[in-house]
Amino acid sequence: MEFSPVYSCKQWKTSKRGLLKPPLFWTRYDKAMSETTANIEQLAINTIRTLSMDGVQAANSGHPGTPMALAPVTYVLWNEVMNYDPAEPNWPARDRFVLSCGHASMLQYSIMHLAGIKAVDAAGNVTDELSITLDSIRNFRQLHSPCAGHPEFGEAAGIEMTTGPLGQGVGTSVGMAIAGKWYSARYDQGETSLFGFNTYVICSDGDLMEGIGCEAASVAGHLKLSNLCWIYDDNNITIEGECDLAYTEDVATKYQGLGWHTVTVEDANDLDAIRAALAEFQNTDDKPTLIILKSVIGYGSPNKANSHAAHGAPLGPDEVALTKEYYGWPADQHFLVPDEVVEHFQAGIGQRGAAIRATWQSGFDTYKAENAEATSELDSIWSGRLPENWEDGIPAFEADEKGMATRVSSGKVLNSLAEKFPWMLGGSADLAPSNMTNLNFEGAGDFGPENYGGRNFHFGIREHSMAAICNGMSLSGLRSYCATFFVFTDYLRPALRLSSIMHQDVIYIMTHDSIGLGEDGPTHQPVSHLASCRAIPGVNVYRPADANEVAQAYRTLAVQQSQPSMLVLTRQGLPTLCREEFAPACGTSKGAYVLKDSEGEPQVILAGTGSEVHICLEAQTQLAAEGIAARVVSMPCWELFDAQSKEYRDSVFPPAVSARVGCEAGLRMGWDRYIGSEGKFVGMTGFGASAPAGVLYDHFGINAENVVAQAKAAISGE
Ligand SMILES: Cc1ncc(C[n+]2csc(CCOP(=O)(O)OP(=O)(O)O)c2C)c(N)n1
Ligand SMILES: [Mg+2]
Repeated sequence: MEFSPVYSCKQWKTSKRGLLKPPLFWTRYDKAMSETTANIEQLAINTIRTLSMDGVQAANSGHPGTPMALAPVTYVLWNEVMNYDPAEPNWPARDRFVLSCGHASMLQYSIMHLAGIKAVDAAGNVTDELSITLDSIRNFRQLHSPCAGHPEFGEAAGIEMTTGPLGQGVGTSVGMAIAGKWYSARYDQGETSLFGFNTYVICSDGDLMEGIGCEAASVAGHLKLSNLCWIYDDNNITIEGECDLAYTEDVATKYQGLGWHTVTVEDANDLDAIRAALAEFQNTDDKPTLIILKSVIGYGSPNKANSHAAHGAPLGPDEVALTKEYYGWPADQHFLVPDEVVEHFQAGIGQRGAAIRATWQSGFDTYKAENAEATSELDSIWSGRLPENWEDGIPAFEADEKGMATRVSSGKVLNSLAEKFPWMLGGSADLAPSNMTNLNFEGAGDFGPENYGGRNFHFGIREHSMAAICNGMSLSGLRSYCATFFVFTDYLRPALRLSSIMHQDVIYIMTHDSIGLGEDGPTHQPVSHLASCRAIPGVNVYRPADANEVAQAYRTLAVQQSQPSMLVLTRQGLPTLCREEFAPACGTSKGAYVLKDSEGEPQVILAGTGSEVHICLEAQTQLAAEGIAARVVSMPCWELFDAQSKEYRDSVFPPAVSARVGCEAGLRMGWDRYIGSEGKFVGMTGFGASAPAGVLYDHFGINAENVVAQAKAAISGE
């Protein structure tokens, strides 16, 4: 007995859906049926489809239509193409899979379950359990199920990243592809690649419409990332209706213009055409590949296919039943996984993956014997260890009244650190000379098609994809950093947020941190950005007050490997404080510390960050001259301070001293928790202006005189 023929997407689209003749065989699943190759392939594909439909139906929410349409390509990719061993999901040389259209998450959970990906415990060891069990699928979208509404990195081995915000997956995949190229360039010997890998992405209209999709594609094309394959689900449907409502561009021509190889698969059900397209990708060695896959959303659903009704809501029990009938599936069975399908995947990706990895392992064993140093580096990367002696070169800065901008000291510290940290790499969105992020030591080099081992990245003016790329590099084990002006964190915020959700230790080096940048004016002067970056959970935002706080910030963030850090740095010069006169800069690691105390009990606390700490110190001297005892607290990183014991926090801000002044060239938002709602604040209340920095500070009243006045007001309770 044979399985139903599969209508081509074109046939489906051109016939009246409800009137389409049912497939030839309205057969129920029957173990006794003969298993021709075509049958078992179709059975496997329909298992992906029905699992996805059942998951969404049980949750009574989610997106069934796209998994139904993309089951064939997902099947071919996983079972036949990807270098992936389900028994070792963290094998470093594995191909990466990203479902950029995260709303179709059931597609990913279904294939992960069927491929038999093993779970990995907290210590990183593979267990006997499945990473995605059938029970987890039954609990799709429920609390504590790894099958969250959108794929969440860390929830289950095999989920390479968190997706859902459209565009992030494609953006991040470019970083993964870069990592694949970099590993290969740095560590491979000879012809056979042990350390490179391919990155496959399934993406949707939304991914390509988003600006980041285009930015990232532009980077990938420029860098000729031939190890990157995006499979674009060209279904002409988004939430509001047909794409023609808002999206009519010629995607193939556009991507060719961006330097991509493109190939169109006219029918998402045509397995051979899919195979041929994937082979074309593998045979293209000078460009990334975009496979444009024409699909019918909700394929198989008599009343909802090819319509946006199949996008974001369960099909409903009746339609699920009708669709299962169409697939030749028993309509009364839910979460049915035929044994043959499990066996088929074991005989496919299971055996293929094990064999590929075994070959790799023997290659790596030989490599190890001959490349001790590289192997030890790789070991460190794979186990998340910092390089030995990583701190050795970090400079200590001499006290100096003139000092230097914190962006300058940052450049020095970054270089000293990166020199000892071979897999620390990154760059700027065309502002490296201002951000001071170029690695200048011998051998650092520029990353590019001629040198995939380079460590300086020229991201171009593409902040959003820059940050997403850094996430991709970080997810691949590299220590990545990116840089731009602080005000342009607005352009990269979604990727910054994902760094945090995914616990990636990306370093954001943000300079020109306030009105202190001067003449460029209000468009370039951040005022809300400290508050808004601090508002993202899990991001440590550092605003150091001098060169030694910068050095200490780097020491601290280097070991914080499960969260992103942001350095917020000045354009203008700042004195380097004499650490004999003032408290040592190691206080930075506690987030806030008493930089200079008053003689005797303080009557008022002056708390500042970054450049404004120096204003507080000046005010302290003026107050002392008037017999007023003020304590100066430097608060380079609020998040670290909040994590200290109450005892420590109270030692810095004694509850008895309620007269407090906060000073920061940004908005007050957030300060109340340190200075109290009655505390005084010296800072900004709106946008800045265009003028030299000194003029602006006086214009906005961010100076010692005002801090003194506010301190007195705080003491007198005005
Ligand atoms: C950045 C972002 N904006 C909006 C959404 C909400 N959203 C989810 S899916 C979708 C569009 C769906 O169309 P498409 O990308 O073509 O996916 P398909 O329905 O074809 O699977 C939208 C707007 C989102 N997830 N991310
Ligand atoms: Mg679509």
